[in-house]
Amino acid sequence: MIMIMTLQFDTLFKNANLATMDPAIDAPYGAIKKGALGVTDGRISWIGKIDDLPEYKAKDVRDCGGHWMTPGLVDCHTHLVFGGNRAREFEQRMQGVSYEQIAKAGGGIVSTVKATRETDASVLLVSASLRLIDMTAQGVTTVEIKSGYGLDLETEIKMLEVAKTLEEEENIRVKTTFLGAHALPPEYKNDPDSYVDLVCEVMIPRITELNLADAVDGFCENIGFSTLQIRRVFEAAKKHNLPVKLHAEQLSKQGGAKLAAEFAALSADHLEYIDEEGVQAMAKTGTIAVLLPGAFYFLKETQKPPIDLFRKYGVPMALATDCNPGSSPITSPLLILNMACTLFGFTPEEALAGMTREGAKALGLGAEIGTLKVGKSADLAIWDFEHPSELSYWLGNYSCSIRMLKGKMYE
Ligand code: DI6
Ligand code: FE
Repeated sequence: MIMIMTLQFDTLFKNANLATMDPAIDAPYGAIKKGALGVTDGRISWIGKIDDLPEYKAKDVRDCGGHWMTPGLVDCHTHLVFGGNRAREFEQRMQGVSYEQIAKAGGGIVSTVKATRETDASVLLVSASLRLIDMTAQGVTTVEIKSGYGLDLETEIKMLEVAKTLEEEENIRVKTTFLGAHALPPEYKNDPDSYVDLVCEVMIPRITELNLADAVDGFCENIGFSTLQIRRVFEAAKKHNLPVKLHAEQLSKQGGAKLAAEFAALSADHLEYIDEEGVQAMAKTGTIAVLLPGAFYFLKETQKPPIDLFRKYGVPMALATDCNPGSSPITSPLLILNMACTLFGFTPEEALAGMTREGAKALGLGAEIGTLKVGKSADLAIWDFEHPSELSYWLGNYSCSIRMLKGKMYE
């Protein structure tokens, strides 16, 4: 006797074109045309051609009218929580003062540190929520949020708690990253190594104890921290079983990417000044290259990250907004896709992969999200366009029509 199983769905999307971004599907964008996708208990439970759909029962059936579905977007590098803004500094830069000069004169990151220390958690929450609303409207279902504008234990904790609260209140998946080694706070101005001691011996242990961070990051740069100092931070992270990431080779070549690879970092980010050896080191350990065209554009950088080398050595390239008040005040993931194409030479397909599949890997979530695949979390977005290249084409001003996070629908 042949048993015919009836599939049970909480939601069934039918008549959708699916940009699965699954590399196992041999078609551009991993596309399944005239497809259907079933969701059960928050997970993708069926995916395929609508004609192949077996017998099913569904609580909610949505006809997508031939529109496109993508994985929910993953913004894997943001500094979303901060006080104040740096428009006056932008004005100075447009008059010819450089980002580094501003930092060395006590402005830059440190001026946002001052504002963030002085701003109440409730006010930080409201301003970050507004930025997040822009992102979710454009299909973001997962966002990484870094600390690093506190640079004292109390304010770093305040920032990370605000990030965690956003997850509870904003229908978004949040990954938090502790970025204590972002800049030197004014009170340690002449004693950087003592500040690194504080990060390693006080902040990382306490933040681990409070379970406030999923990873540890640093800024490896002349105006940030040396590879020797970052090595100490990474060792402390390792001791507390936290994965690492690094702002590396953004403004100059420091060897940060190689160091990140040595610690099997989830990602090395920015990378305009990385050399071939650095790319090879990343390839060996599977460290993801997170490229940030918003900062490249806003700082009027001219040195592009070597995307041909990343392709050559098979280093996956993720994209993110780097939303922050100093070098990338942008809340549009879609504009980032366009910039990756026009400024860095990504194809629209690589760009979408960068903000989905590869972004997920940069957060250690490659098995859970980032592609449309049976078993993964039902995190997705539906767009009323005719081809997925439109995501990189419209200059950022496009909203998705439906967003789903963990099987829950937001329209
Ligand atoms: N690089 C960046 O792009 C952000 N942090 C970093 O290390 C910018 C930080 C800022 O200017 O506020
Ligand atoms: Fe950043």
